[in-house]
Amino acid sequence: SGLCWATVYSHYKRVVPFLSRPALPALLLPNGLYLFSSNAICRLLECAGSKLPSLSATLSTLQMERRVLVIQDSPASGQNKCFSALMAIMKFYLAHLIVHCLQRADVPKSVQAWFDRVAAIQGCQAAAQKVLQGKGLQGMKNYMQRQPAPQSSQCRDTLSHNSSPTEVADVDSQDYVLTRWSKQNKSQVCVFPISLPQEGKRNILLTSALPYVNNVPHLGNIIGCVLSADVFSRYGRLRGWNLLFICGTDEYGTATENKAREEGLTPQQICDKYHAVHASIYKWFQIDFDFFGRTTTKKQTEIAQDIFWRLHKRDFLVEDTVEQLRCESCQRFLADRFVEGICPFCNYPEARGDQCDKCGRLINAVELREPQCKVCRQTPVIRSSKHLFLDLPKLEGQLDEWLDKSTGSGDWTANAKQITRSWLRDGLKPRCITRDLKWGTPVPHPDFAEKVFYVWFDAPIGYLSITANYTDQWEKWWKNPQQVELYNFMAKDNVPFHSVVFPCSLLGAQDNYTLVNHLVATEYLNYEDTKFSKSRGVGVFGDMAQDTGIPSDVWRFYLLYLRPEGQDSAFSWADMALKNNSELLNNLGNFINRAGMFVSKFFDGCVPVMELQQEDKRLLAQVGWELRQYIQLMDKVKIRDALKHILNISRHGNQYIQVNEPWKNIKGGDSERQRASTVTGLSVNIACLLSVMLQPYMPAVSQTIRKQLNAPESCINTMLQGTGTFVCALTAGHRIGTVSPLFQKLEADQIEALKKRFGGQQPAAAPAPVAVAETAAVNGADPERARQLTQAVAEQGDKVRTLKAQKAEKAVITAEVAMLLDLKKQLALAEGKSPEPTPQKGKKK
Ligand SMILES: *[C@@H]1O[C@H](CO)[C@@H](O)[C@H](O)[C@H]1NC(C)=O
Ligand SMILES: *[C@@H]1O[C@H](CO)[C@@H](O)[C@H](O)[C@H]1NC(C)=O
Ligand SMILES: *[C@@H]1O[C@H](CO)[C@@H](O)[C@H](O)[C@H]1NC(C)=O
Ligand SMILES: CC(=O)N[C@H]1CO[C@H](CO)[C@@H](O)[C@@H]1O
Repeated sequence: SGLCWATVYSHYKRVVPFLSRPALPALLLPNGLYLFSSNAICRLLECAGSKLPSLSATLSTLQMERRVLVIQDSPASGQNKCFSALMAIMKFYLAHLIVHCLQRADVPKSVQAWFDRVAAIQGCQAAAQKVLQGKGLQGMKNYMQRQPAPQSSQCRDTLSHNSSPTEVADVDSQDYVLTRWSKQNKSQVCVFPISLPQEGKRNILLTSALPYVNNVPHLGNIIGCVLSADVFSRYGRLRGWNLLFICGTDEYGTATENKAREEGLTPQQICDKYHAVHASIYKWFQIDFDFFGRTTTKKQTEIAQDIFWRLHKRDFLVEDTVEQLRCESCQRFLADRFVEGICPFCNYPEARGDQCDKCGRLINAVELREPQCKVCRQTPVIRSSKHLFLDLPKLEGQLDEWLDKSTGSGDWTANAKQITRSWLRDGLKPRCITRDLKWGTPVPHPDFAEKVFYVWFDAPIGYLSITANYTDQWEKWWKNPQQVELYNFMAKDNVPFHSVVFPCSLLGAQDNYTLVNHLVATEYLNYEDTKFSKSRGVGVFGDMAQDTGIPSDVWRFYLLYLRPEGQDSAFSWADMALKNNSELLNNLGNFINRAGMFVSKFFDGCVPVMELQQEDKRLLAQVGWELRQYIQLMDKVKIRDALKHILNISRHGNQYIQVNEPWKNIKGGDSERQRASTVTGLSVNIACLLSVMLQPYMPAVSQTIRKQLNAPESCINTMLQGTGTFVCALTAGHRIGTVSPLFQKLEADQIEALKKRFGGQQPAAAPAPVAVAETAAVNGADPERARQLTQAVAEQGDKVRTLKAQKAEKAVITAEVAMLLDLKKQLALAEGKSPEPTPQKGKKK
């Protein structure tokens, strides 16, 4: 549990201070101490041993090279850093053991004892059995001796040909220096995420908005928060930042209570069930949280109540009586999400009790015109009840001052700044922080014993409490504004709560909290020409993406390519196929595959000697420029824009190969063959660089490329340092692995089938949207549904005509027309026709 950044040094004779001669490997702990003692390491391992699934993978990557042990780490899959760290420690541990076994006839008793203890740890048993075959430590020795002799990664002694470092002129600046390219770097395997800020490092605390537990997230939710944050987190780790990425499910509130009632479960059971659904979706999308927690914990109660009492003591809470909507037939006060009515500002007919989806304004539920209980559709009555309010007007001065600083020095997206400004311009009012509910964090004040905190007060405190569940020392992250930079990722509808309400809670509580430095908000992602809608079954939801057969990396790529950065964007199946086939397959995949194939076919799998000509230097400079752009953009969280520079590097690479034709030159005389060598060597190094730049976007593909190229781990740690350094990671003589194509073509009929399946063929109240969609996808046409829809279209058409005749409000008519068009589209699908393109609806231009 206390293990964190464990760094295993393979070339320890150089790296570990105060060791001048080769000796046993050492383990660097988060606190900067080195462990040499096998016993100490053993204890660490035992603490965490129960989590270690299997040892066999570890053993196969251990290699012996003369008497020096080389510990080769398999790239951390990211999914489970705990596992990777244990692996690394285990390797380290075995390294000790093997040194003992092979160098000495008699094994010291202490080694024997710790070996036996580890072999008995539950997670290690299978591996121990496989290796030892009942022969104890002697079995280990036999096993190691049976392992194939280490294959040198060098092919021949070609390194001496390396040209001496030369200056290369950059196309637009003079600072590109070839020496940087040919510089090799020290190799160290960095494995485990530490949980705590470190002196002298850039300490980044990263959150993505907590998804509400009982909604299955759709692609728009995924790109808006968790996926964007994941890319930035992966990038930050490659940059060498000390980073903690926290998220979890937001579990309290009426919506959960209701869902529980519907499903005949308790609210806790609902949360358990859907927390697992969320966790598995994010796992499939390879979202690499350090910790994915939940808000229904003891820590949440402790921290929320602490903040509450601090606000109370400092007089930032005021009491007031509020009028509330109560549904007499459901016998309860209606939470905002459970009231619907006409927006008092823009007349949108389906405004919720807290916010209008059309004009985005916040609404007081009692101000809704013609309110309805969403559960039973009865008209609620107004009742009064005593509540507590956060005194925002009193905190406005402090807030202003802090906002000036934060938005001035941090990377706030334009929409975040603008939404915040408009909130302040309208003037702050006290905001209610209590609710008449059961499922929530209890208000500790005796006068409000029956109440819980309102989710908008409570939920953001989840960031703190989830961190507290991750480490007892959570305050080192959350009460440390001097050392920690906080990034909040979210979709734009969440902005005011993160830029105004939550900061006011923390400012008022006066406990030296870390406040947001960089508020990163996306715009909306639409689905084809409409909005994602669970009830209408429109769009792809997280749990369905994996059933499409399209790999997680391709989903990630396309969503990031479309990231609504600066403006809304729309998911489209046809565009996805186009991007998959043109960008991934023809551009990126093609370049990387050709570069590798040339090495395999023309040079027996060994990177050839490169003699750089003017043209090659120009390419180097171009690639260096793209890399620097990528880094500048990523540093500013311009994730979509940075991706375009990766694709442009492979475009340059393809052109370079096309012009230089290595497949022809290889058959020519000496100078032509040298040309083929250089072009191939440079291309395969660019492929290696691409694998590193791609890692945040497509982690699995990145790893595949590095495996195919047999690329040293070290390249991953160095290329993205500073302003970006294109290192010649695959030097002449390096042996690459087996090359094979990275991507497959997406066929038109496959896309057409998916589009139909997720196109929204369900009627408004369909109980099982997925099942219906699948039937429709299999049959293409569905006569029964077509009949129902024909009827629905006719009725809706009548409704629209009546409204128009009555000169009803424009917004009302627009909404009904949109519904009509949608029904028509569904009808076309059910009849097996391709639908007419519908005009965009409900969107601000
Ligand atoms: C949070 O920590 C408590 C113990 O402190 C533990 O019982 C609980 O399972 C943890 N919850 C989560 C969601 O990790
Ligand atoms: C806030 O915390 C930092 C260290 O985390 C400390 O240096 C600073 O003095 C604290 N400030 C206050 C006002 O407590
Ligand atoms: C990438 O290349 C394309 C085509 O050559 C070009 O249109 C585009 O502007 C380039 N993008 C960037 C970000 O440089
Ligand atoms: C739609 C789609 O993703 N098509 C192909 C894109 O590339 C992957 C692999 O790289 C294929 O598996 C998909 O079928």
